[in-house]
Amino acid sequence: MGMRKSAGSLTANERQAFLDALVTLKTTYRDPAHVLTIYDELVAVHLAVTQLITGPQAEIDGGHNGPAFLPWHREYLLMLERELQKIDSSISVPYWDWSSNDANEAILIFRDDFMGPRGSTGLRGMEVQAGSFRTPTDIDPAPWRIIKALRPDYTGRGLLRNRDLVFNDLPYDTEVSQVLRLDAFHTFRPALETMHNGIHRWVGGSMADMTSPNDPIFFLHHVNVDRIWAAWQQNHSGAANYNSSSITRNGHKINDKMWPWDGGDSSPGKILNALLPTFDIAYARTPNDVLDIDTLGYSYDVYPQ
Ligand SMILES: [Cu+2]
Repeated sequence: MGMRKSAGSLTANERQAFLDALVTLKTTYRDPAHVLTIYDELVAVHLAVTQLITGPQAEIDGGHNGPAFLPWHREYLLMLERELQKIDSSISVPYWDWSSNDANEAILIFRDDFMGPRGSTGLRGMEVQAGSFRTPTDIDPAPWRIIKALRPDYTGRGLLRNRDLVFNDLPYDTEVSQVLRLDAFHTFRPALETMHNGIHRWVGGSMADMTSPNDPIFFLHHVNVDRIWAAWQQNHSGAANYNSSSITRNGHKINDKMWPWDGGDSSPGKILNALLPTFDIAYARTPNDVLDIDTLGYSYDVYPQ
């Protein structure tokens, strides 16, 4: 399936191919009968997993604050990557190495001609004003319109980010190294998830709620989280290093099927089914199914240590 590279190392052509494919997904309907475009359906999936109804358990989060955080997002990233590869088979989703010591890395990623800048206009001064994901206006029908059903807490139509992105406030690589030295999964996973939450808040705006995939930087961030987990797994491989014994929530134990790859066992709570893609009920995924990235067919160019 390919090698995922650092976003800062992509060539101009690779950056443009990635942006173009994202915009295609943002503006293409899987089926004329669908309410949302392919990209926005993926945003809806991320919202829906936070409010699942599974059997007697009401409103559980099948993808966060628990061990399935890592495997659920691993499979979710593959959903986007497979859609991008249908458009251009050379694309792999790059990662944003937010703990890089190279300040240029972040500066390069938040450029107008790549993932776009900080918020600077419009609602609360937080709308993104330039680049492929800029806010549409009356005279500029830009494609990155945030769908009303997927922006629960505000009234603007554009992507929101903090007005200041202070690169010095990002984690240091030594902090990632400390997390990687946690040998028990039940301490490693919460430490990594907490660090990941900080990155969502650092970008802010659209990245700071459960519809955070509205901002495509979500995927570069989560590929980096996946890369850190993959690095940890090189020294802690196999099912014994997925400790979910004290977890009773459905979808988080090693052999639980994770919604939406659960054959229809769970249903999303409040979100309308019409906003979601249709899922092949024969395609099931448990945490155990996604522990080994080799079998999933992808790798990373560099692993953190
Ligand atoms: Cu998430």
